[in-house]
Amino acid sequence: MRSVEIITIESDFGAGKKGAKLGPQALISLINKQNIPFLSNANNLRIVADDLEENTEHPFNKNIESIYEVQQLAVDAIEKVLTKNLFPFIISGDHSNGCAGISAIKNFYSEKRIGIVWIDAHADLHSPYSTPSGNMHGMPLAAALAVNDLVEDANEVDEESIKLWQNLVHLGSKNIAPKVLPSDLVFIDLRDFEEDEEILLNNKNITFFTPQTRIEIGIEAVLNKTLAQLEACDLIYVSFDVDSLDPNISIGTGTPVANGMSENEAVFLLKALINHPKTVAFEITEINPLLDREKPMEEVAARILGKVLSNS
Ligand SMILES: [Mn+2]
Repeated sequence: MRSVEIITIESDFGAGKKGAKLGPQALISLINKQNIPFLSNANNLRIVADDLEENTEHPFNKNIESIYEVQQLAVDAIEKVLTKNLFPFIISGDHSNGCAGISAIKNFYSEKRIGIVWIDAHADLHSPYSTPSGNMHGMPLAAALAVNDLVEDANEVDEESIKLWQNLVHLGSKNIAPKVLPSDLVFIDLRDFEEDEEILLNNKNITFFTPQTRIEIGIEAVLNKTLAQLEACDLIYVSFDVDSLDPNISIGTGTPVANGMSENEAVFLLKALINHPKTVAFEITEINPLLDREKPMEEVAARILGKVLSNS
């Protein structure tokens, strides 16, 4: 692995429950207390959203103005790290920020074909037309794939909201959209999605592995099939939502779902992915220090990262 610079995107405008914006610094303080190779005392570029406000005007893409502003700053920060030939290690508040990570990589390496490994209980493929909640942490991949498919019984999205959504879809100075092909996206441990997302997964032929598959074939086979699917990609972006883990270790996150990965499976998977020569950036997200104090999510995350990065 190359030397890293840590980018913290300290925003939870995309989440239904508040607190994930505190996740990045909670994790950083543990990282700095432990001796985690590559991470402890690495330079930290902070994107702090404290001066931005909640905005209730757009019910199908809540807080989109603030989200867009945060993500523009994040794209610039990530591109700065890439310019220095360092590895962007991204710790984000909520998962709407995944759109910024993907956008930065595609904007910087615009001629390259980008593959995405999305390790998550959820599909994050909603658009303003399909979202049941309006929470944008369920939409980063729809933005990256430029999904504008009208669904049956689509939400009645006003023109202003559509315009703001299109800005996000075209995030990055080169305004590239889509950033990623559906064939170049792979989900690991996907297990909670709505019907509109399921239709997209099927219609666009997107590869996904459920916990049932992981149990049947094992995590190593899941990894190998993932890399085989992304064979034609030049670069890989890895996004790790901690709700992919089983709730017995991952309860301090906004939307935990049963039957997730064990700690050992996560360590194995992340170690292989983070050290893969095509991997160009890594994101960890959705740690909410306000939610569970018995098994703090940031402690689990720090422990996993320590194991992932030792001897790598
Ligand atoms: Mn997610």
